[in-house]
Amino acid sequence: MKVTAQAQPNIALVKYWGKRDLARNLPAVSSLSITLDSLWTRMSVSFGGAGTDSLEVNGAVAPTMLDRVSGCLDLVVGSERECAQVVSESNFPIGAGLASSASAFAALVVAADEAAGSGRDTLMLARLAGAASGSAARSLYGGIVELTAGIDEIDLRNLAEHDEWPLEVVVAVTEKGQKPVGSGEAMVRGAGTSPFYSSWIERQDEDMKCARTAVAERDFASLAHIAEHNCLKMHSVMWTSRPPIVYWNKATLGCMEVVRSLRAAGHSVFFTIDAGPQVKAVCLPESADAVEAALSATHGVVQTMRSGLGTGARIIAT
Ligand code: 2P0
Repeated sequence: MKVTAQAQPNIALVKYWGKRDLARNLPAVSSLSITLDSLWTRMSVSFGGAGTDSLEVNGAVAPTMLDRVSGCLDLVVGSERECAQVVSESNFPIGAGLASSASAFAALVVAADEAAGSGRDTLMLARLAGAASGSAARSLYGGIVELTAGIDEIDLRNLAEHDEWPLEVVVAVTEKGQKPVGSGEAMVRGAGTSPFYSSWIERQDEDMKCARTAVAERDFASLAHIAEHNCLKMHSVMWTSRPPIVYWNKATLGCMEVVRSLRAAGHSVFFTIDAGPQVKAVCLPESADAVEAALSATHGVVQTMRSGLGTGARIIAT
């Protein structure tokens, strides 16, 4: 049976950076994210026959990703499984700091679980997705999502459904190429070499508490404050890793400045940046047109994408 699932990427407002357990890919810190609506990855999975797994990404054979995909399928279905044919399609640039691994692995576990007839619940699927890619666990849920990093496992819950606080996101793409250092490798480097890593870990629960309260009270200004602080703290760990990891370019800084100017002019908007040079501006709906216009006009921005909040990963065809 061929099953197709869709998942959307999520953007962390309180970031996951660091691993407690490399072998099980357990995060060292809790995180809080919003799941997007209009960006998506669709994964089709079917099992059959012997031989080797195959993977096609956006119409081309993708041998470099195959090991990670096969490893994830082993977790979902067991390593004594039939071989899998996996076809992936995304409507946004992949491997460029736009959380494509989150939407890809979230969709993959949902499709594989259904194709194998396993019937796991959302939390179990999220834990499997997280073992493949830490941020993917959050894309099993929609709206605003909290991931709690436990000693042995992660827990997840919705803080708000996608229509309970209608935030908008404008993504300013400043570079479409693949990132120079993958986030997994960058996290390990930061933990081993950045003098700021220990305080990053120590302060995370405090940031989570601020963000959780801001969400509960629908307090945009407080959410903006903690999200920008947490983002810049994570990038400080990257910058102070040895060798340093700097994902930003000139346009990244230009976009941050534009967001600050918009806020000074009265708009409800803040920025966040992940393991790449793209800037995500989170805003209230009434500011979204102004934010998109200003970021589109920023020097070095090659594309903007806009999204509201969406639902978690789901089956779309069997
Ligand atoms: C996040 N990022 O919370 C953070 C912020 C990037 C910066 O989660 O090694 O691809 O596969 O568990 O999930 C990107 O890391 O890392 C990420 P792995 P993943 O969204």
